[in-house]
Amino acid sequence: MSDHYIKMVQGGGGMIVNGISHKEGMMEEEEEKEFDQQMIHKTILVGDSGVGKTSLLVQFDQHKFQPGSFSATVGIGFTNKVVDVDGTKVKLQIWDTAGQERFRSITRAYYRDAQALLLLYDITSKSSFDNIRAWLSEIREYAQDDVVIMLLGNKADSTQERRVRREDGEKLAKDHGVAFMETSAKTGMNVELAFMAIARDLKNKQTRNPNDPKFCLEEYVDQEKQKSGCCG
Ligand SMILES: Nc1nc2c(ncn2[C@@H]2O[C@H](COP(=O)(O)OP(=O)(O)O)[C@@H](O)[C@H]2O)c(=O)[nH]1
Ligand SMILES: [Mg+2]
Repeated sequence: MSDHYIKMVQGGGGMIVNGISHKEGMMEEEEEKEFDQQMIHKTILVGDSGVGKTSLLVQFDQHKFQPGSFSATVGIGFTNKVVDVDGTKVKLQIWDTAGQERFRSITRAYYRDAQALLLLYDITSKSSFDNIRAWLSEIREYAQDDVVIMLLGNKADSTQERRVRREDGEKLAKDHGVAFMETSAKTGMNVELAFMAIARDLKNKQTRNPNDPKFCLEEYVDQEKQKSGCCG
């Protein structure tokens, strides 16, 4: 299955058009070696088509938002991103899909070695929210038991078109014991935080001494996140 995957260049937008990386660069071997391989964490983006997965990744990686769809993008690719958590460099290898978003069409291989997972819905699309339960059951079936999961209600900037209340997202996340926040790939709201919180959790999991307090992703996120501003 992994032959199918196309390695993306560091710092690239994670975009593959017709199987060709936009950057057409090669993995920079030297740079790769600098990192403790133990600290590379596979993080995957999951959710219905159109919820903003690629936009979220582009915003996190390049701090920009390109309106319009990334529909030309096909396949699965990853973007490497190194973040600093309290002085420790944590490397996230963030995988994005396109065209695989239909329920059950993502293969087991995509989930298998994922350590973290960002599950997105679109606050302007009730159906994308209703599908979250199905996504969660697929995740429970395919992903590792200890995968770090964060539910994201994206497009929080689109207040006029909102169809899903923030409370409903919060409740769903609580019912399933996962962290939650609303994000906007357009304005950048909470985008950095979503990935940083994941990185922090992964780092803590790995480096925590038995007597150290356990890191609680949900608590951390609740402290740090910004409210989307409006009544919801
Ligand atoms: N207003 C708004 N539009 C967004 C946001 N994120 C994505 N979009 C738009 O939603 C559409 C689908 O985004 P895309 O990233 O391709 O979704 P994907 O299929 O999940 O990868 C595009 O037209 C984006 O410009 C957001 O946070 N706010
Ligand atoms: Mg996409």
